Amino acid sequence: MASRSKPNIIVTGTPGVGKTTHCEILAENTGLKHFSINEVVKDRGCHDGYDEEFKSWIVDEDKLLDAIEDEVKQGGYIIDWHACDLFPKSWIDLVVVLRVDSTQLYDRLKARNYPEAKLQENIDSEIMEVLLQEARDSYDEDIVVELTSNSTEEMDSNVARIESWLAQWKKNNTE
Ligand code: DAT
Repeated sequence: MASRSKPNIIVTGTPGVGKTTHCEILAENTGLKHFSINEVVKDRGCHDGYDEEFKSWIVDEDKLLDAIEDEVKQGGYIIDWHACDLFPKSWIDLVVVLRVDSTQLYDRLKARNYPEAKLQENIDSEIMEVLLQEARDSYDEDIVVELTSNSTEEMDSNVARIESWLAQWKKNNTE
């Protein structure tokens, strides 16, 4: 049985799959806290500067883990990040890997004005299932769930599924 009274969930996947959108709805519906690692890295200075070509922060993972450990260990967090292998197994109860068709992803990243190199790298990463593999390599297979995020209907069904997982977790952990 977990030592926390609320579970921690990672929502991961290539940029543009819908992590933020899913996490915001889930946080609203469940009261779990949406933890955008991008914001944490920026706000708490857990980085070694900004990569201008890729338009992203160069994350200092040790600093990041130190910065969030006390909070996350209490439970009740939805961690929103395009990597998952850095979080210790003991912190995490469910890993949701969102997936999207590459044409959809292309449109979504194009709309964000991603630089060409970053856009291509992310499309390749989605096609190669990099995040799914990372999740499967880092956590027990029974806590890793792959869900598609091509439409709002799929998003609604994903949210419902995660909510029912949460209800079951609470039942199992309040004996
Ligand atoms: P991420 O946080 O993974 O980078 P996001 O939540 O910001 O992704 O979503 C990127 C864009 O795609 C945003 O405009 C919302 C849209 N989107 C996300 N998931 C979707 C879905 N399942 N169906 C339709 N649009 C979606």
